[in-house]
Amino acid sequence: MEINHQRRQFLAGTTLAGLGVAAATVTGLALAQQPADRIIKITSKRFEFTPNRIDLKKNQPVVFELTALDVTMGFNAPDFHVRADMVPGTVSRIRFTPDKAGEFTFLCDIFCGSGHEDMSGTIVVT
Ligand SMILES: [Cu+2]
Repeated sequence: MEINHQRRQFLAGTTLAGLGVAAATVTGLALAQQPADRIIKITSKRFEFTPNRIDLKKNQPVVFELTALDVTMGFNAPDFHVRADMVPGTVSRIRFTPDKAGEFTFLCDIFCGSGHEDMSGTIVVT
């Protein structure tokens, strides 16, 4: 404690400047910790998703905005327990935070025609 006390006196001349920097830093951190969620728009039409590759950052929340351009589809990313219907004329929103890195498949889980079984995409989390 004695050392701290002496150090404070020694640094008294720079205290105000130091506080200014500290305040600016705290404000910057507060803003950085509450970024707006990144929004990713995903559309589907027989028999593909656009985009069919989605790059995400681990532990960074995102919002998927999903809509179908022709017929109702289902968006399903089973590794993250994320799914929603994709309905023409409607936007479905899913917010989630990828909690693991790797490559994961998402797919259509509502039968939509002859190419349905091949309808999938990849989520890449780094
Ligand atoms: Cu389908």
